[in-house]
Amino acid sequence: MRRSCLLVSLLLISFILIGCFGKTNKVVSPVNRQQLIVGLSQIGNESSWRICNTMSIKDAADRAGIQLIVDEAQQKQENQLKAIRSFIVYQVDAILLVPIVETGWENVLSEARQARIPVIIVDRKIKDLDKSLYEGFIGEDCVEEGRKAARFLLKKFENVHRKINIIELSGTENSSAAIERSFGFRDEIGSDSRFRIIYSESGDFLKSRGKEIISQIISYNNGQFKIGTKNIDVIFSHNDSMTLGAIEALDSNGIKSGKDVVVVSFDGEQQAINALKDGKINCVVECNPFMGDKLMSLVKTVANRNTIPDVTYVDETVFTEYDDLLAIEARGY
Ligand code: GZL
Repeated sequence: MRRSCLLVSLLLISFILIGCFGKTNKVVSPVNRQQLIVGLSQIGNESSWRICNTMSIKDAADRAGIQLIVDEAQQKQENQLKAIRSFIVYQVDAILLVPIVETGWENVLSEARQARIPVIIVDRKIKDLDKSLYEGFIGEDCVEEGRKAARFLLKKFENVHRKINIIELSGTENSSAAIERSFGFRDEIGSDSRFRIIYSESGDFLKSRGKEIISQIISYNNGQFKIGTKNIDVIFSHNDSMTLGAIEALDSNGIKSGKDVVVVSFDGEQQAINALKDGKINCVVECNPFMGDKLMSLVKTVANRNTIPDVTYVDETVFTEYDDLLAIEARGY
């Protein structure tokens, strides 16, 4: 009799333990958490776009009743890796990752999978990522954004029959946004031999670097906006922050941005739209930071162990000097 009681109580304890640890290997508190807890590994605050993107996600989490833990990595991948590992230890219900660069994430995402914590990739992409390591991606089609910029220039210069010299202010090296905008632009414009990119340098999506690069080009050429003997016809800038810095450098050297040199930019922050209206920028390709509500809907889906689409793109447009610029609504950032 005593032995059978002992056996029954051992079985009961083991069932309770299995119930607690169960299939997730997570110590689930006896009372299921009523509120989802989600970790966001954000790049930092390198641009107005990024700041707006973070606010969009925070506000949406509040509306959704989701507790959001935000880590801003000051543009350092190692800080993002640390943040993700702390989210794993904390046993959040989901991890949102904005990967600053395309590579170096497999190990930490394998650890998240081991801990049975779903991961959603946000805004930027990871190259050749094993689909078992994440649930899905939400963000922008930066290749198409690059194509939109090229299509504007093909229209802008349709009656110009000479070489057209472009310089590129590119975004963070090895970031999907920079790689994809660059690819889309070159692929779309490459068939027209008039266009040539005569110089490219990374401004890391920073206003200060955009200003610095343009200032250096001008000073290296004795106040002329040239590369060697070639006049620069176009600035192709991967984000508004760098563009606004570039415009300051042009202005302080008496070069008329938007007139002496055509300027194409990405994002669509208010200051860039104002510059478009003032004729200082010729084309702003929208990159939509307002993805918070769509993202929270995906979070709830994965938290319930349901599947989400591999890719969710946000809606985006393009603003050019050919549009009714007065019709452009306030941008909100
Ligand atoms: C694009 C986004 C880029 C923005 C920049 O999807 O990752 O990063 O264009 C931001 O302003 O720094």
